[in-house]
Formats: sequence, structure tokens, C-alpha cells
Amino acid sequence: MRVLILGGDGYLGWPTAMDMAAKDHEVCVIDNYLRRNMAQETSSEALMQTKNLHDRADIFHSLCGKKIRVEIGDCVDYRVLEKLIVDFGPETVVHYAEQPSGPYSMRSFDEAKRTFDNNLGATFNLIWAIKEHVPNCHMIKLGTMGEYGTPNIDIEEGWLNVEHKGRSQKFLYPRQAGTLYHTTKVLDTDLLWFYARTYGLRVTDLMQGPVYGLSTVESDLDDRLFPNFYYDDIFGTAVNRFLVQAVAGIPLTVYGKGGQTRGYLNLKDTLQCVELAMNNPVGKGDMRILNQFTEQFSVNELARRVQLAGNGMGLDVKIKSIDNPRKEMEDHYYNAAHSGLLELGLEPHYMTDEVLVKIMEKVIQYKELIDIRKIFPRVKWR
Ligand code: USQ
Repeated sequence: MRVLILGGDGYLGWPTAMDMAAKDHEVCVIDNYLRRNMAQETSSEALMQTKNLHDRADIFHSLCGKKIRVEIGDCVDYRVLEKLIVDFGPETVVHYAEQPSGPYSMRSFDEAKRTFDNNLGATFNLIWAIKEHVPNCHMIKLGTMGEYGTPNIDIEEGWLNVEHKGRSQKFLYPRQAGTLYHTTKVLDTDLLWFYARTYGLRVTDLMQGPVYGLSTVESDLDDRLFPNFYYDDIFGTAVNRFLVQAVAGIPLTVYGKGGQTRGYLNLKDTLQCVELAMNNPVGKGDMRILNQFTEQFSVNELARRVQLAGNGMGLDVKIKSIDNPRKEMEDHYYNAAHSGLLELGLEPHYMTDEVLVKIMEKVIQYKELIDIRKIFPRVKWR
């Protein structure tokens, strides 16, 4: 298949590109290095310095003999995206090209505006480029479990049947996100549903939980193929942060009471989920929503798991609750459906001690690069 990946430089975009190319798909990635630039501007650089996309594509080619076409460009510029869509003619587009950090979007007006303009602009442009030039193309869009927030009822897979005064109708499940970033994904979902039902687009919207890990079949070939691995308070996600803190000897930074529960998944499972979505496309006018995570944990449970795994390898891992910089419920009901991807064939890689130890062993090799100034929260929800 011809697969276009928007946001191909990212933590998920690059491993997805390698995985698809390794499986003999014709892969093109586009990225404008927005996240690298934002990370630099906020002193939040990744642990291992990764090479630019052209260099990484060359290294991948020399190791595997497979090509990844690289385009450097901004998807918020419609003419750039349109030209690429016309030229490449994708059968599937995987859309990761969004500013992905909740804390970044809550930093100040400039960051909020940049998040809003980038995320909505890229999605809107992609919808139009597909609608105008490749209307049969299947769009796989990365949404987030955070769209749903933490409601006091079970979270369904995208939709809810509502009965009201003796009549019933299926609606998008109510969404109430906790950051502007997550809210842009809510708005994306609404846009996609409008264009799918009105113009016959084919869309899969993946509600993904926080991802952890470094290892994929391809990135294990050579450290130079690693994805950008962030551990700072702005771009780093909870599990990756805790693993780096464990190695650095810093007590794991549980925000507040630590009862915040989310659905997590291994990076390897992101690749599987996207592939499953791609291999099982939806019909014209359909929008399928899949909740993309494999296990639910509270932050306290996560910290304890990292502590156990770390202590088992001789580290002295401590846990410390610190003031929560975010506005979120710290103790709440959470039960989210996630059967859709399992039904499509997902075989989860669970968060075992072995998995956590393997990541920490890799982090230990880069221990001298850990900058502890990046670890404590610098952005508060005010
Ligand atoms: N947390 C801590 N200590 C930390 C870091 C985080 O207690 O040092 C807590 C947070 O307060 C939150 C939970 O851990 O309750 C998860 O935080 P996170 O930073 O791992 O995840 P989040 O900000 O929600 O965002 C991440 C990705 C985002 C993705 C989202 C999936 O950055 O791109 O959409 O995970 S989800 O959380 O399901 O919305």
C-alpha cells in the first residue's frame, strides 16, 4: 500500500514509518520538525539526540534495504500538503502531525495558539486534500483517550446510545478534556465526523492512551534509529519519565494523590494498532473510533511497578508525591471499553518487569545525558 505518514519525525511517526517500510509498503513521511523546535525552545530535548529524517532514512535503508521517502514541510500550509497528496496518491494516511503535549498547550497564550492553529489546521487541510484528490483514501487519525476526560460512568468506544423521552439515537460519546491540547483532539473528532458523514470520507479515529517504550523490531537494530525519547515535564509521558527518574536516582514524581487512572500501551502496540486499522479499512462515510490502550493503571500503581522493577535491578527507587501542576481529578472512577482492536487481532505487549527493565537498561547507557532540570514540573494550569 502507499502510506503517507504526517508527523513522521515524531515519537510514534518514525517507528511507524520503519515498521510499514519493513513490511514492504511504499512509505512517505512529512514533517516540519515542529516538535524538535518546540522542545529546543522549552529546554525539553529528548534523551538521545536523534538524527534528522533524511539521515535516519539513509541509515534505515543501509540496514534493511527499504526506502522511506522524506518530505520536509508544514501540513498547515495547504498547498504543501495538497501537492504531496496529488504526487504520492496515498491509499492510507496516518495523521500524527499534531502538537502532542498537554503541558505545552497550557504554558501561555503563544503555546496555546500554536497548538490550536497547528492541530486544527493540519487536520482541516488533510480532510480537504483527501476529499478533493484521493476520496477513497483511508485516514487513520491519532486521537487521545484524554478526549473523554474522567467521567463518572463507563467510557464506551467512541459512541453512546442515548435514550431520551422514549426515543433513542447514537451520538459521539460526550467529551470533556483536561487541557487545550486534548480539546483540539475533541474538535478534530467533530470535524472528522462532519466530513465523513457529509462527504463520504473513510476515517478511523484512534483514541490512544499514554505510550511508553523505545523498542521496536527496527529501532532495536541500531540506536541511531530510536524514536525521540522525551523525559521532561512537557513532552515526556508518565511511564518514560518514571523510568528515567528511577535511573537518575530522583524520587518518582507522582502528581498529587496519584489516583489518576489512564489506559497505557507499549510503543510496539501502537504500531500493531495502526497496522490493524490500515488492514481493516472502513467504508465510505464511516468513522470508526477505537480506544487504543491495553492496560489501565493509576499513577500510584505505575510508580510502584517502576519501583519494583528498578529495585530488582539494584537501583534504589523512591516515590514522592509532589504538588499537582495540573487541574485533574486525583481520585476517580475509570472504566474504559477497549475491545475493538482486540477483535481486529491486537496481541498486547503488557507492562511486565522485563519490559520495564529493558527500557531502564537502555536509559542507563545514556545516564550521563539526563538533565534533572527538565524533570520537575515547569508548567502549571493557572
Ligand atoms: N503524571 C504524574 N507524574 C508525572 C507525569 C504525569 O503523576 O511526572 C500524571 C499526570 O498528572 C496524568 C497522568 O500521569 O494524570 C498521565 O500523564 P501523561 O503526561 O503521561 O499523559 P498526558 O498529559 O495525558 O498526555 C500523554 C501524551 C498525549 C496523549 C495522552 C494520552 O503526551 O500526546 O494524547 O498521553 S491520554 O492521557 O490518554 O489522553
